[in-house]
Amino acid sequence: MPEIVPGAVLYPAFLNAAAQRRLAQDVADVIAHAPLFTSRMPKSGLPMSVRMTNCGALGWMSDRERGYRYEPRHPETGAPWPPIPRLLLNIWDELTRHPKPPEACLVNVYSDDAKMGLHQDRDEVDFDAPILSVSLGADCRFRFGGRKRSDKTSAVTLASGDAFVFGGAARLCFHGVDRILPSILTPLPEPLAGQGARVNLTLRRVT
Ligand code: MD5
Ligand code: FE
Repeated sequence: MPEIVPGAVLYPAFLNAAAQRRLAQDVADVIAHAPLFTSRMPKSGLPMSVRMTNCGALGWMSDRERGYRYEPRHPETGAPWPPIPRLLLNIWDELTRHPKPPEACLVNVYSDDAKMGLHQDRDEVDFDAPILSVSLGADCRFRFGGRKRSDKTSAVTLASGDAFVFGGAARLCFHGVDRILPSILTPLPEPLAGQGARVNLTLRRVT
């Protein structure tokens, strides 16, 4: 499988169409129990363009007052996050071979005009564990660079069913989503179609 930069391994079309449909149903079930919400930038309070929810023991969120963090409960319902679907746990085991299960699965839902600025994922304690990303729906231009914001960046197109493991030297690389590509060709599988254009699932160790 192509290693894009050291430690970043892309598995194109890792999920076939049937597996993508099963995953879409699982994600719709997660959203039914833990509704999508909008995180906000620390201090400025500006809303992120991506809507999100989580499954697993811990979920990532951000608000103006307290910033980026993991929480055991949904910020609006106060309920614990639903469990991570078995299909995703199986992909984690197969692709990461990490000895511990993921504690957090962030569900990012992109509309056609959503994006995510260049950032590092640094809100976890465990930087030794890899991060697993699984994409559904519209293609996107995914950008990644090095450990410093000023390092040279390059971009790849991520498609529905792609899996991407970021471990080792890639764990702390800057990355972001430049734009969502036209979603008419690869809409989100039902029953997710009405929620947006692209869904990304990010599985992480936190503690
Ligand atoms: C996404 N989400 O497509 C991406 C997938 C996020 C986020 O970036 O923070 O929610 S995860 C991509 C990732 C994670 C960790 C390291 C690197 C990329 N990397 O080194 O390039 O919604
Ligand atoms: Fe990230």
